[in-house]
Amino acid sequence: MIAFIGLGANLKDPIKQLNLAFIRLSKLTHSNLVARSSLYISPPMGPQNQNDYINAVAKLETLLPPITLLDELQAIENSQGRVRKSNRWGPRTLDLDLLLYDNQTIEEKRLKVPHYGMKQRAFVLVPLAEIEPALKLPDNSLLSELIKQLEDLSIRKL
Ligand code: ROI
Repeated sequence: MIAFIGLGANLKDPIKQLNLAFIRLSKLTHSNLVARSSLYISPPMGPQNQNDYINAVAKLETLLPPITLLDELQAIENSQGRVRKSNRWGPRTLDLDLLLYDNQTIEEKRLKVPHYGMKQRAFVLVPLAEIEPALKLPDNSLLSELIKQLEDLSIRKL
């Protein structure tokens, strides 16, 4: 199976957090890290009183089922000091989102795939397009078309 993971951080040396996360993703059991995007910087979506974010996307080839992969991603977040605050839109040392899993649509309590909101988020779509420009989502929308429709493109490659 092919999975795409969104990485984001804006605390405690976010560049280091993402580079460390890529190392951990490359060591995941029953998985291969087959591609990684560049690192990107963008202003926070949501509350503005926090640092800019560093974002990237990873492409994994994996035999792990989606929920097991989610557990592994949360273990990496936790190992890098992620504290889940009640404030959903607050700053974080590392956020790993399971964006896409094969061409599946998953609607479970713990896991919704494609990831909620990804179609409107430049900090997800732009790095994703760098590594998979011809990607089609499970609803048949084209990544290249979604990017054309983005309103806020204030994201840049580091
Ligand atoms: N904003 C940006 N630019 N990048 C993120 O990864 C990000 N993550 C979030 C919220 C707070 C929505 N804003 C973000 O969770």
